[in-house]
Amino acid sequence: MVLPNSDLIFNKIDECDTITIFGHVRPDGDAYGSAMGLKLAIDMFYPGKKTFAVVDDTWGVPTRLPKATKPNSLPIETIKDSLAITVDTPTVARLGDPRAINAKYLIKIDHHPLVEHFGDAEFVDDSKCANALIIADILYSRFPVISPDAAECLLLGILTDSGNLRFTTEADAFNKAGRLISNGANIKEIYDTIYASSLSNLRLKNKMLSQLKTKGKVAYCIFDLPWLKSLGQKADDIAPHVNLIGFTSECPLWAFFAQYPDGSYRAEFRCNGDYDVSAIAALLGGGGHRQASGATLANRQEVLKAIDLLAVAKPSPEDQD
Ligand SMILES: [Mn+2]
Repeated sequence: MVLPNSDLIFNKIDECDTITIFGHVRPDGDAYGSAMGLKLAIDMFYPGKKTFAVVDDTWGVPTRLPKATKPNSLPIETIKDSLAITVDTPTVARLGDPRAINAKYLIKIDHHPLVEHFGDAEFVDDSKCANALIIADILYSRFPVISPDAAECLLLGILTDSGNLRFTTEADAFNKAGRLISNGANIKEIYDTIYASSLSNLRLKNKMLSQLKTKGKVAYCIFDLPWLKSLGQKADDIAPHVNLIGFTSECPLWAFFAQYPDGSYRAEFRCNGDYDVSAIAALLGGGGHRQASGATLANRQEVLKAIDLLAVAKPSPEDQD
């Protein structure tokens, strides 16, 4: 854990007129919510600053919330003249807009295992189930209350990274969620967005389940490009729904492999109990958390190799530090 005094962040915000905040490629609710939550909080407490949350759109964000800035759309001069803060991103290669590293001062805030140092200051705590929890800690160290929209963005991050608080036992996650709700975060609006469904959605899930295969204690689906095309779907739309095949009593590990038009596959790995898919993802050039990781695999041979690695995985209790 690397957690400097959060005064450093506020001192840097005081010094800089422009603050740019960057998330990771293919953002999830935590990357998006952390970036937008921090931006909206800065807007409230530092009126007059120019702030940009630079992160792509993602699934599960209530449409009422303010929108982020698209990666690679800010002029490089704006980034160079800014304080940049990266959120939920363990490596430079994972940044949605790698130009962040050109900023005059760079602060990294993350909750992934520390695999690469970058930036001038790092706030990294991999014991947190969501990056948004670290942002909330930093903000609440100085301000007792944040704006409803900032609170809702951070709550979105906590809920999406923890499976709606189902995959965490951290009291802090529940306490922070409560505090954000008391600051005006609309949890119903988030749930209505996350759980929105339709008949066509149910039919798609039915088709996805029809691809289910198992190997030992691994459940998996391979979605090849022709299959995706026949349903008008893209790899990045399908892959995040990997938990559709999760949490069975027979298969504590599960994975989705969805093919991109260039032939490569987006792989999503999940597990339950004492397994660790991050180690397998790392062997395949990816990364992530013990129970949720991902990688991009070059071809079908790599997909089969991934399935073999998952099939021989042994449970290993988490190290206590
Ligand atoms: Mn995260």
